[in-house]
Amino acid sequence: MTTLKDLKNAELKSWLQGWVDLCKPTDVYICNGSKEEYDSLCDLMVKTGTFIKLKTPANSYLARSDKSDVARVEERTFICSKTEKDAGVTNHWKEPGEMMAEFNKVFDGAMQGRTMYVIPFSMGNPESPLAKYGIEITDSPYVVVNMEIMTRVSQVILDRIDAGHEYVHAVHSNGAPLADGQADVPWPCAPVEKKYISQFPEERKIISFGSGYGGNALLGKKCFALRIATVLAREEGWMAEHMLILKLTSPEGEVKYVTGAFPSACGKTNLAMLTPTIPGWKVETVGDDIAWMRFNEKDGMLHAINPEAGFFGVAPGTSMKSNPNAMKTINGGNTIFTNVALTEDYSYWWEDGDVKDPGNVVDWLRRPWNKANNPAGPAAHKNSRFTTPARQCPVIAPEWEDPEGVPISAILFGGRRKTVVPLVNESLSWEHGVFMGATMSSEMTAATLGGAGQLRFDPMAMLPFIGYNACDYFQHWLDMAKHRLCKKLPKIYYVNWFRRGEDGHFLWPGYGDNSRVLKWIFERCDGKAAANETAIGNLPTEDAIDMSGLDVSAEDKKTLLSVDTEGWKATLPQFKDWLDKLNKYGNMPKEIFAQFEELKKRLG
Ligand code: SAT
Ligand code: MN
Repeated sequence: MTTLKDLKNAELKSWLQGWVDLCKPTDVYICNGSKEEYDSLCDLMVKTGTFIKLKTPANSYLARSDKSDVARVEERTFICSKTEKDAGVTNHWKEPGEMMAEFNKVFDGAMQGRTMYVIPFSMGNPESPLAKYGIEITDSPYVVVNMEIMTRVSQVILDRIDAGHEYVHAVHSNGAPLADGQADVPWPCAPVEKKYISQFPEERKIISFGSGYGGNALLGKKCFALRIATVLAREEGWMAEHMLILKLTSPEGEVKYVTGAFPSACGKTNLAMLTPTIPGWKVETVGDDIAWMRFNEKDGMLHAINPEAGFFGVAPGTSMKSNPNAMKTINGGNTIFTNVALTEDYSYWWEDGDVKDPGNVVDWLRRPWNKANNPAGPAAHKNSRFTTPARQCPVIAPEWEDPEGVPISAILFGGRRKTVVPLVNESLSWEHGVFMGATMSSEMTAATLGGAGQLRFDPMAMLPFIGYNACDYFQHWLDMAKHRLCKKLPKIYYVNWFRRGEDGHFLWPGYGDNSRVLKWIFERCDGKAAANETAIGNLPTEDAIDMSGLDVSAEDKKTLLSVDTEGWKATLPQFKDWLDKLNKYGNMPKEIFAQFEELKKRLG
């Protein structure tokens, strides 16, 4: 086991020592990612009450969080760039010095009575030129074991960093020190007004305080692989995106890779693991959440890696119907469940899963619960999660860890739109595609602030994840087309699985039938399938999408594949307001406004 004393890298040593001095942990443990380490930390958490060991799946555990600590906290997430302009209007900004002064206060003694864990990790196969390393300091053993699933933690990475390999500096504390003799709680954390999730892009530094949950605490994910990585990517000429990566194989055995950006609750994990309904087609998974993409020296195509090693998926709604491959991954064992219900036979349960009535369970708030007689609310929190190793996925693509990444032929954008937006729409150019991404949006429901019909914009599904000014981010997308290595750009598509009829029924069956749209895209990339050029983009001709065996009426088909000119025209003012709002500092690329004007002109 490596200790602080064994380290040779003076910078690393003094950085760690500085945090030890400030946080005052009882001891320091440097992780090596071994199975023994993982198992012993799980055992420790069973003893302290953080974990319950399940009977099934094998080697799996259930954690229940504090009821105030159940999701990412965007209003407590900060980009601490030197200037407010560099954070832009999509981020909360804090001046770095001011933020550090606050951290020097709240971290003082924050790890008293606890162990400080030091986690050396790689985002991506450590042998890949596209990978990046990091070290996360944390006082949470829950974070350690989740990081050991979601990233690659190993002694080799520590040794390389110790030998001078660059790394992102990440610090996390639950913010709940233990006084002498004070009893611990199963899920230590700080109250919401004391939580801070801060990114310092210029210093490649992340500091997170007060939350033990998901993206707030597993700093490799949204904080590093998106917020910090977007900044690195812009400087170094690559892309860090909130995208699934899938491999599509035709009946002839031809392969193409596609990435897709969708806002939450649009079935991203399901699409990444989809089981096609059209004969002979195959989908395999490379990643379900994040893609890092770089032009390849040899073929000039954008190549993607999945920087993660596991899935941190939303549990409720996941079932053998919605996503059998996710269920098989979970049931393969080695899964950590957070905030789902516990069954009498020590297994997991959640709403809209495979078992309709679980009998008597214990809900995520540790209360007895059954269908007939239950405390208000669902048994599993609606943002309850499974953390499970990607390698266990039955449809994981064999090349998912290829150091070169996989060449991307198409990029999908999509939102949740009941009206106006067709099933699939191919961009007229890269610039038009970037405009589509910049104006990506979903309808708000009557319950959301703003009300029905209003759009909620989520550019490239990156709204809370762009680590710098969103206008500069669009510029970076545009600049990628001029990259010195670029020979062939991916085509860009906007898809909408959620279109409804006047009576409210879904026009498109979705799920495995989305493979029909993927097939059209696949063929378009080969210049084969037919399309009509319209005012909004290239739409499939009436019979270009394989509808064989589908129960979709001729009328619905027509609605799915045609342009609602009046609807688009009515949407334009919202697009314009959105772009103007982002343009507070006057740095919106002129190409984006030009795309807006051209769309307006084409619509007449
Ligand atoms: O909690 S995470 O940020 O990891 C997941 C999510 O909110 O999408
Ligand atoms: Mn995500």
